[in-house]
Amino acid sequence: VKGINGLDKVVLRDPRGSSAEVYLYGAHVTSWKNDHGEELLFVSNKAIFKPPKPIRGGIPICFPQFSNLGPLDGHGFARIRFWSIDNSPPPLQTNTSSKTFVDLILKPSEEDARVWPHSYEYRLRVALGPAGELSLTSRVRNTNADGKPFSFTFAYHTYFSVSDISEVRVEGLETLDYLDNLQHRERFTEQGDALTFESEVDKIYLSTPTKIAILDHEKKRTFVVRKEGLPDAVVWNPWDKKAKAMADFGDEEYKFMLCVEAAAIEKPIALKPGEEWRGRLELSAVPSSYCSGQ
Ligand code: TA6
Repeated sequence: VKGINGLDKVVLRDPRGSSAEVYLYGAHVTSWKNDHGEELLFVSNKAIFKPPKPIRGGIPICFPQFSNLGPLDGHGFARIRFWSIDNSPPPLQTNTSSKTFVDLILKPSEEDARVWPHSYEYRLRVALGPAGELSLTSRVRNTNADGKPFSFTFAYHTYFSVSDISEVRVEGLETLDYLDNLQHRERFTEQGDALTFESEVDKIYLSTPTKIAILDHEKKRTFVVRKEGLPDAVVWNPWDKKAKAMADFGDEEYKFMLCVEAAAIEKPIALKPGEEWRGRLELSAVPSSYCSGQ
């Protein structure tokens, strides 16, 4: 169906009520709703749905480069390319038996081959599970005919919708090492308790567990992030000053979002010709029993 500005999007609807929307532009998930119709992802009211701008919010795919950690434009080009529907993907074994999914594929354009001279097939499956969980499974295959390996960095740059950032906690990253993007990517070790938020944060946590939880106290909701093949996790909130500097982000919107991004950054993924990498993200949203200080 047609989305904003006539851009093609795919709507997934599970019979139990959950839904998701994926734009072919960027293979970008822009909506994920639970069976009560509540939106779980943040998309800015000022998001620009106009190529070649990336969409602000949802789940941008950062590939083949995370951020500016290489010669390409920030976060690579996958999020600003038109993907195709993949009608005959190779079988994908997953542990959930979802029947509600879409398969997309990206292959290099001539323009991409100029800036990143490699041949690859990138397949993405976006699926809704029986309990309303949203999963994204990426498969990247090196199809170089010249025998050359390539390597890349990657992130599912997920923007979660939260009711009030100052009431949010993230569990699963305490005591880990991280690179602080606000301090020249210097390495530090996280101290103490679960993460809470009272100012700008932009950190790459290293060698993280496969499960991270985002607790939204006010909404009484917990997001559970499960990931495979993605050792790192980025946590980002621009806070007020950076928010004002972004044209496609409302001045106050930082209060209502948090990015927790399953990623492979510190050790780039290296693929020889014929090899395939798989990186899987599964998000679920559950009512939480957490009560702060009580
Ligand atoms: O993942 C965090 C980050 O790399 C930040 O440094 C921040 O600038 C953000 O992503 C957004 O990047 P974008 O290119 O979408 O404006």
